[in-house]
Amino acid sequence: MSGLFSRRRFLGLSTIGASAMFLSGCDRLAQNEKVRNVLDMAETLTKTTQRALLSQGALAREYPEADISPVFKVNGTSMPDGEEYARLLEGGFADWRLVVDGLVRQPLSLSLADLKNLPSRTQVTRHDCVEGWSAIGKWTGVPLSVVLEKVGLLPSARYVVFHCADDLGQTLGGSGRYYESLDLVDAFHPQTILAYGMNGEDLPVAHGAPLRLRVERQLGYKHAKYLLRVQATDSFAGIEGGKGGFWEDFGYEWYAGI
Ligand SMILES: Nc1nc2c(c(=O)[nH]1)N[C@H]1C(S)=C(S)[C@@H](COP(=O)(O)O)O[C@H]1N2
Ligand SMILES: [Mo]
Repeated sequence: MSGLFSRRRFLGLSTIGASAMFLSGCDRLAQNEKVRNVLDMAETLTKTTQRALLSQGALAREYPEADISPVFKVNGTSMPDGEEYARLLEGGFADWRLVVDGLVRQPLSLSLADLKNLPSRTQVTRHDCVEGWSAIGKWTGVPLSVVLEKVGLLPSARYVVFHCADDLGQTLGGSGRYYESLDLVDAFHPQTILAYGMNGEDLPVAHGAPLRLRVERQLGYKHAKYLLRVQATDSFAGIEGGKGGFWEDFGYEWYAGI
């Protein structure tokens, strides 16, 4: 996993926004031609940034089934340690439950059968890991929006946190368990699903059985496997290392847009 620490990504959009704002406040400077050119450029950049921010509903690319990768790499945990997961696996996940709680009107505990009885979505998408590999897979699951509508988010909810069964034995301020989070834009995005199927079969253990997150516009580490709990919250303070995700606690970007 050490390779995950080696790559850093920077956005720099806020810098552009700040300089554009500064320039547009200085009318006198705009009389100078050189400054005007810079101003025009800054304005174009601002528009581009705004457009990027506005297209919150844009879909990630979906592929034909013929493009599904014959081998889909397994990364991170491939089999959670411990009695609890072993027992659930042995029972075919009949005793597994997804707890949905936090800032919701009606907390729920859902079985795999409950989730499979809800409306489903299937999508063939490309998974991009921060370590530099990609793979195309077919995912089937219940849209997260369907589950969130069932529990009813309270108006104070701003994020959704995903708690996982696997303990990685290292942490920066947390328990060592893998966890992740999304804002409500991505939580309600149509391609954000809680997947129980992969390539037409039950989700394999190595890929996160019985349930994993798919959030197709973000990098692989956001796609939490081995889900146990979905928690609505208004802040990450007091949750694991406080940065909204296992790798985020070690310095990774919280918004891992592709
Ligand atoms: N619970 C859990 N989820 C996880 C991880 C993990 O170690 N534990 N690794 C992440 C990373 S870095 C990637 S790239 C993907 C890998 O998913 P895959 O094993 O299905 O390829 O899962 C993500 N979700
Ligand atoms: Mo990854």
